[in-house]
This record gives sequence, C-alpha cells and structure tokens, in this order.
Amino acid sequence: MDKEKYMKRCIQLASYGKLHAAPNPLVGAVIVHKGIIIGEGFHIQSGKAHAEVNAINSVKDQSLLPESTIFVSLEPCSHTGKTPPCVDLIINKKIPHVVIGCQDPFSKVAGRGIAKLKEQGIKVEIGILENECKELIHRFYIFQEEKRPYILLKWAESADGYIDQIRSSGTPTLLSSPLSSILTHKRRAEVESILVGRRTALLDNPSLTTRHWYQKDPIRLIIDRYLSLPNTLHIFDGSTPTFIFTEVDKKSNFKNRTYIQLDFNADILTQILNWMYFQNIQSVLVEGGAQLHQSFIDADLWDETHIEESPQSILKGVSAAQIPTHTKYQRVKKMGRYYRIYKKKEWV
Ligand code: AOF
Ligand code: ZN
Repeated sequence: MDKEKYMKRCIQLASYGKLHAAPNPLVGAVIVHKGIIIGEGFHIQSGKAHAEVNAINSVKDQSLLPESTIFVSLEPCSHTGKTPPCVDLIINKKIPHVVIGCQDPFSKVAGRGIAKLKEQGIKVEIGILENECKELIHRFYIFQEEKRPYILLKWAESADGYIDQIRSSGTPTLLSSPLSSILTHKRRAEVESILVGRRTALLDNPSLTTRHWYQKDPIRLIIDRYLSLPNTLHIFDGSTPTFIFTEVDKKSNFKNRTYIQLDFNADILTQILNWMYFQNIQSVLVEGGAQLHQSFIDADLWDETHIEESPQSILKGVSAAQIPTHTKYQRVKKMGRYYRIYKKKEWV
C-alpha cells in the first residue's frame, strides 16, 4: 500500500480548512478499501465534525469499514471537546487499521488517542510524512508548545529598505499596490487577529478588514497606552471585535470595543501574548509600525515575516532631516516583490 500517497491526500484535504478551522488544527482523513479510496473528509470548522467523522460519514457502503484502513494526518482525538472522541467512532465502526501522520500536541490528547486504539487491538502506524503533517499544523503546534499565538510580521518596504512613509514631506509614498492589497487581505483572512501600534492606527488609519478578499475579519488589537486615539478612526467603526491595550483602567461604552489594562512599565509584548493565549487566539498578524515590528524581532518573537517590496525609493528628494530614525532596521535577503520568510524550525 502506498501510504505516503494517501497521507499526501490527507494533507491536501486538510488545507481546505484554512479559513475556518482555527483555533483547531487542519486535519484531513482518507479511508482506503483494497487500494481504493472510499471515503474522504477534513475538519471544516472549529466546533463542527472532525476529519475522521466526515470521512467515515462519506463512505456509502458502511459494511466495508471493518475491512478498511483510515489515514489521518493527526492522531485521532480521545477527549470530549466541542465534539465526541474520534477514537470511539473508529472503534465502533470496527476499522481495523489506522495510519497517522503525527501525534496531537494538545495536552488532552498527546498520545492517548493512539494508546486507546492499540488497547482495542487496532493496528496503528504513526509517522507517515510526519514532518509534512507537523508543518500543516505549525500554527497549532506553536500555540500548544510555546503557549503563545503564532506570530506573523508583515510590512511593505521601499526599494531602499524603509518601511515608514516620509510624512513630513506632505505627500507620503504609497508602498502598496492595489494587487498587493488583495494579497494582504487574503493573509488577514487566514489569521485570527491583527495587531497595530498607536502611530500606525493614527497615521495610516487602516480598517484592518478583509474587504478585498473575503468577508471574514480577524479581531483587531490596538496598542494605545494613554487612550489618545480619536473615535473617528476606521478601527473604531464597531464592525468587528476590537481590543485596546492601555494602561488606563476604563470600561468601554462602545459596541465591539474592549479595553485591556496592561502594565506599561513591564514587558508589554509578553502581557499581550499571554492574554491572547488565554483567549485562545491562535495567530496574530502584526501590521506595524516599525517600532512594534522591531520589538518583536528584538525579542525573537516571530514565526513568519511577509515583506512586500516596492519599486519606489523613499529617499528620492527627501532631505536627511526628514528621515525618521527608527524606520530602518534589519535588512533581509531579497527574493522577489512579495516574499515570505519562515523561521527555520526543527521539529522534535
Ligand atoms: C481529530 N480530528 O479533525 C481535529 C482534531 O473541541 P473539539 O472537539 O473540536 O476538539 C478540538 C481538539 O481536537 C483540538 O485541540 C485537537 O487536539 C483535536 N483536533 N482531532 O481527531 C480533527 N480537528
Ligand atoms: Zn477528533
């Protein structure tokens, strides 16, 4: 049996859950009977059926299950969460052979699913395309293992390596193009939250929505130490839950707006990431500004960086006095107009 072929199909199926599965992992499952795929499924949305359930339900002739193998990219769950344990369904359906991509890092499962299947005399094989299966759920992995959300940094950079607009000249240089905005909105639709600093919220006045791609807006996270941002900004339109990190102890009277009090004399990144962990927010896209990006890089708190490189040079015609000192930092190897850097990870 070509196990890798079926596991590849599981991975492909799993990826279809990209927009709605979080904070659950992406999982795909395939049921094979005498070399023929008779059932397929993936985890579509958090709170809904798991991949194995969808795959088993898709099998037309259920009497074939006791002679079949189920392939699943992640260890079948053994706990009752929002849905019942998948191992119980596999046992009840008398499926004699389970092939698993990787173990579930979630502490309530973490090997218990595998153990329960084995106890029932089911043949269990683990680690088929293991690295690919871990890669598939890298956001979930980081969240479970490091107890913090998966962090994506995103900025647009001028041809000469600046990421801020030179506003003192009166006409800011626009670094994004209409096409790259669509791509940015796609990236936003794939995360659960977007974080910006006060200066970016004020000067760029972003909406932080996905309107050019798909209407599934992430929650907005804004750092505004003294609550000095005006109510007229797009981020305060009330269209999506918005959390403001501040040192002020204040209750909000606005729809979809919540103030979160932090100690600004201590490390606020850690406080923000801890808060996100306890809110079960699994990913965050940091959209600036330069100081916020720099602090994530300095703390080595990032997993992925998206860089949009503009053909525009920002310094053309700008005097040295107009250049903000904090805007240039860590140059990265150029790979094209829009590129993505993953932090290299060793899976253990
Ligand atoms: C599986 N198959 O397709 C997924 C699994 O709250 P629940 O019931 O949805 O459980 C969520 C947990 O189950 C999640 O944290 C992860 O450990 C596992 N996800 N397991 O067997 C699936 N999505
Ligand atoms: Zn499950």
